[in-house]
This record gives sequence, structure tokens and C-alpha cells, in this order.
Amino acid sequence: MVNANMYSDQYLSALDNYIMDTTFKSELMASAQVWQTFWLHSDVQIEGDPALQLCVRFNLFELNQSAGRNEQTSIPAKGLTGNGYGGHFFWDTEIFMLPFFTYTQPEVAKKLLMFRYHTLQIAKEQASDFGLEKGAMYPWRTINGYESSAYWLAGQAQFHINADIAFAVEQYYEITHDEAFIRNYGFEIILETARFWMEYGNYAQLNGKRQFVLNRVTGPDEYSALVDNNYYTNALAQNNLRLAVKYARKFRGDDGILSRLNVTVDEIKSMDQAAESMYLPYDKRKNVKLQFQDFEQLPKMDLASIDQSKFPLLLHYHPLMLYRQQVNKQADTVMVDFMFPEGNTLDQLKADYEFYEPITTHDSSLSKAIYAIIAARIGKDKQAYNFFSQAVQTDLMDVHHNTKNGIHAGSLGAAWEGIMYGFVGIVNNATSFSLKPHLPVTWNCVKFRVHLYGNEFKFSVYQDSVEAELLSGKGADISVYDDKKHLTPKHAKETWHYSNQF
Ligand code: IFM
Repeated sequence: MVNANMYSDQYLSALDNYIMDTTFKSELMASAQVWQTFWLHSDVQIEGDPALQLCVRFNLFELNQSAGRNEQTSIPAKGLTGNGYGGHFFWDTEIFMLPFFTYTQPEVAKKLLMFRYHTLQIAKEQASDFGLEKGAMYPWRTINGYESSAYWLAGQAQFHINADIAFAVEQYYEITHDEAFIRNYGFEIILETARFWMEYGNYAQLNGKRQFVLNRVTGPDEYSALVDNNYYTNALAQNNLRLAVKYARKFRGDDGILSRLNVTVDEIKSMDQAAESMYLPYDKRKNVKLQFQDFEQLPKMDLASIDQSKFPLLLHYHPLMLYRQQVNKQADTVMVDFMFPEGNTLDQLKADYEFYEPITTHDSSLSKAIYAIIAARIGKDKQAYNFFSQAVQTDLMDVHHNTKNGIHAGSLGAAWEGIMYGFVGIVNNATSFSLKPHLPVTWNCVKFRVHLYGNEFKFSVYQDSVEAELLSGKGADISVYDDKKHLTPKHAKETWHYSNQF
């Protein structure tokens, strides 16, 4: 408390001095300039849907003003608008909000990731206090890097936060090619989080095979807790381990990075083995990814028979009643389909969607935009649009009746993802930027800019064509429905024609 007062006194007196030396008019001009630059680079224009356009702009405005920019802060789940969640940062930042910044303001994305780098030492201390010999345990919720979950079962046990951060580091690197970042900071985050999985997991004989398992974890869905082998957690941990192996190989023989971080050949070999032996529970009869081991043994909760007044379920049911049934508060297993689309056939995406959507209440505001993305990818146009429009209106229309506690910043970011990954059809982490558009029928066009590998591009995506223009940089490959074209300063514009793929 003493410290907090000290800091606030310092800030207030710095602010006083600043105010003395400025005028309202010059501050207004400076602010207008900042916002003008923001809208130029980060706006998403939707032609044909003025109501949702308004919501999208509100969302982008809130996201932009909520983001920490000093490497000491991240983005609170409620932005800067309310006391909900005590101002804490969650996975919401890395998985739901960061992509917007990575693609449109990579310098801000880097600062948000640097917050995680500066708190890595604390995460390592936490792993050690927890009883692990190596690795880092990032907090499920935090402000200063220390775990602040009051209820460990639904908080600290969401170990997937580690792999979420590693995923975001990789995504930032793939989109920016920021070599200095990955070399000096990013690889260390990936390595220490990968070490956590090696410590927490173990090998077990399952289905006649020796598999790497992660028992007693809580996945993203908060209507289940402390399960064995949550599909999302295992898939993300597998990715985390693969990234550690990939970068250890990249930096082999490089100016001492591996020795500074005490990486040995054996350690990398064992990470490689664990990643390739990772157990991913799957129901072969139904052809669906299983949310966790033995999930099929739980009875389905009959959501249709529950009175509307009993939603959100968390306010009306004891958690143990929910934990023992097949019911989801939010997208969990289908998050994997959203984040790693390349690994899935269309049939698989459909099967997962059909299985999980009917048991999902969307009581979390992070859910609908993700379902919109999967629905768009599998050609369920109506559902995609409905989910998206509800997600994008979360705060302007107070959809969850709790905006008074603050905005749902993750949901606002997820809505941007809904447009980009769902309707525009960006394929995540592709080596070249690839689009598979599938616009809602009422939309004439979506216009936006993105930064890619040091270039800035402007896109106009229509119902049956895409126009791209290189605005700055040396150029890059762009693909639309696998038709790859190379844009350069001399050949800065391209047009693709496509037909609806469903
Ligand atoms: O991080 C989320 C979680 O996934 C669902 N409950 C709220 C948290 C903060 O937004």
C-alpha cells in the first residue's frame, strides 16, 4: 500500500508539472493525431452492415485505449472501464486480443509480450515454490506477475496459460519476423514454459501405447475442472514443446544462446519425444476430439429443458453439478480447431462443432466469436453471422447484463478475430499470408490493413474477389484460396477472383 501511494504521488506530481507546461488545445490536437493514426492503420470497414460497423469501431477503440504500452502492464479483462476481475490480466490478452495488435500495431504487441518477459523470473520462482525443478509457471490471473487466483481449482490450475503465452510469442514472430525479439526474449519464454510441461507431465501406458500425459489440469472451459488430459491443454503444450525444439535447433551453434539458457541436446530430445507422444483424447466412434479423458462417460446436460432464467448456469448451479455433466461454459476443444486449422479436415471441424455447440451455454463472453469462426469455416453461414453479431455487440448492447462491471475486453478482441479468422478467413500462423474469405451475404466488402513481415498491406475483400495493395515494405506472398501471388513495390497491387467454396 505504501508503495502504491508513493507511485500515485509521483505520478500525480509528474502530471501536475506536465499540465503546467501544456494547454488543452495542444493536448486535444495531440490526442486527435494519435487516434487518426490509429484509425488509419487499424480500422476495419464493413460495407453493408452499419449497425455492426458501429460495434466493431467501439470495440477497436476500447481495445486500443486499454492496452498497456510500458512493458510493465498488459490488458485487464475489463479494460480500463471497471472493477470487474480486480484489473487482472488473463489468457484473454494473448489469445483473444493480441492478434489484433500483432497484425495492426506490432510495436504494441511486442510491449504486451515484454510484460510476460519481464515477469518470467517471477513465473520461474512460482514453479520452484510449487515444487518443480525447472520451468516457469505463469499466473492464471495477475497484475504484477504473481498468481492472484483466489480459487486455485478454477484459476491456478488453468496451466494452459503457459502454452497460450508461447503460442502468442510464436504468432508475433511469424507475423513480424522480429529476429531480435525471438533471440533475446521470445525463445526464453518458449523454453521455460516448455520446461514446465516436462516437469508437470509424465509418461503412461494408454491404449496400448506409451503416451505423454498431463493429469489434473483445468482447461479453458470453466464448467469443468481438474480433469485428466484436457485436449486443449495437451494440444497447446504439444505446440509449446515443438516450438522449444524448433528454436533450439534454429539457435544451435549460435553465439551462446543455448548455453546461456542451459539447454542440452538431451533436454531437447526429451521435449521432442514428449511432444510427439502427447496424448490427445479422441472418440473414434463419434470422430470427435474429446474435451478430456473419459469425457464421454459423463451424462449430457439437457440445456433445452432448462428455463432461461437459470442462465448463466454458474449463478444457479453448484459447480460440482456442472463438473459432472457434459456442459460447456465456453469454447474449449473447438479452440484447437480455431488455432490450428491446418491439422483438421472439414469433416473433423464439422464433427467437433456439431458435438460441442449443443452442450455450450456461451455463458462466457469469449465463446460466441470462436463458434462464429468455426461456423464460417464449415459453411454454416447463418450461425456464423448470428454468433458473430452477438459477440460483437457484447458491451454496446450489454448482452451479458454485466457491462456495468466493465467491458469484456477479450470478447471485443475475439470479435475482431471473428471477422479476420472467420469471414476473411486468415489462416493462422501460415508461412505466407493466406485468405479464404466467406463473407456474410449482406456484407459488400471488408476493408482493413495489416502488417506482415515488415510490410503494410491494404485489403478489400468482396463477395467474389480480393484486392491487395502493398503500402510499404519490400513485399511478400499473399494467397487467396491457395492461389499465391507475390507483391513488390514495383508490382504493388493484385486482384483475385474466387467463388464461394461451400
Ligand atoms: O479468462 C476468462 C475465462 O476464460 C472465462 N472467465 C473470465 C475470464 C476473464 O475474462
